[in-house]
Amino acid sequence: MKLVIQDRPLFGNTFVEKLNRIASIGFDGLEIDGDVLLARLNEIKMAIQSTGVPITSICGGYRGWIGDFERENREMALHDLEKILKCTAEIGAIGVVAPAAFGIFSHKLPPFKAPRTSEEDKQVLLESLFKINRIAEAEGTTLLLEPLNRYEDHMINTLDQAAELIREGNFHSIKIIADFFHMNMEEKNIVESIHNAKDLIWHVHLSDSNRLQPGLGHTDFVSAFRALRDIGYDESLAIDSPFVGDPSKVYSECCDYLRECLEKSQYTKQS
Ligand code: LER
Repeated sequence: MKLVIQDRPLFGNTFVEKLNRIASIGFDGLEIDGDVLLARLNEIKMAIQSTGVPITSICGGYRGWIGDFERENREMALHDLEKILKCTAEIGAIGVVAPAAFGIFSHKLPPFKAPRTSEEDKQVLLESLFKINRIAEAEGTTLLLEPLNRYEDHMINTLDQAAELIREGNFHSIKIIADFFHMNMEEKNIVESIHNAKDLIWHVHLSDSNRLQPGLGHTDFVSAFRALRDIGYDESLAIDSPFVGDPSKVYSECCDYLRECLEKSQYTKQS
């Protein structure tokens, strides 16, 4: 298991600086955006090699959404994701995080009426995932499908909904990223949901219940980590929250807090 942090400008300008900085704080790896990966691929490859610190995962950095209402935007997402997946495989990161869509519609907010039916949503998603699965399989990497909360996406809100689509399409190169912030809002019971999706969880995002850095809300990280340990999860736990507080202290404090939770859950660190 690796404790990972998403990139921040304060970690440095070059990737050597960034990777050395996060390792000195206590993190095991870095998560970066897809567009940055494309723009700085050679520098990134050399930095991973010279520092020995991995870039474990890629998040976003493409145009459109795989479940966009407009076909043109879906095609744009697939076009960009193909390039990002290829580079993801080249640097040995586990995959690319992508939700069905982000911020295009919510059943819980005005105008309340979606431009597509749920059945149409499903067909669109199956069509996009079918294409991405083929690309990811050819490149030897994965698309990490992310359920978001109901205010950010109307199509996939729970691990179970993501698992159902993946199983229906028999998509071997599409897995699930479990995000603690969204799970806090959408899952009936986080521990049970982790167990139910156990074979499909390949990545995890950490934020506390209020979207701030772990330690500042009321999420029960210990029992959730215990569930991840029980299903044999051995990939990254990547912090994707904004941080508040003194930047010279908060990253190491959060790292210490999470390591303490991991210890309490008896989740031993393996690299
Ligand atoms: C948005 O809330 C989020 O969690 C991102 O990872 C979307 O890709």
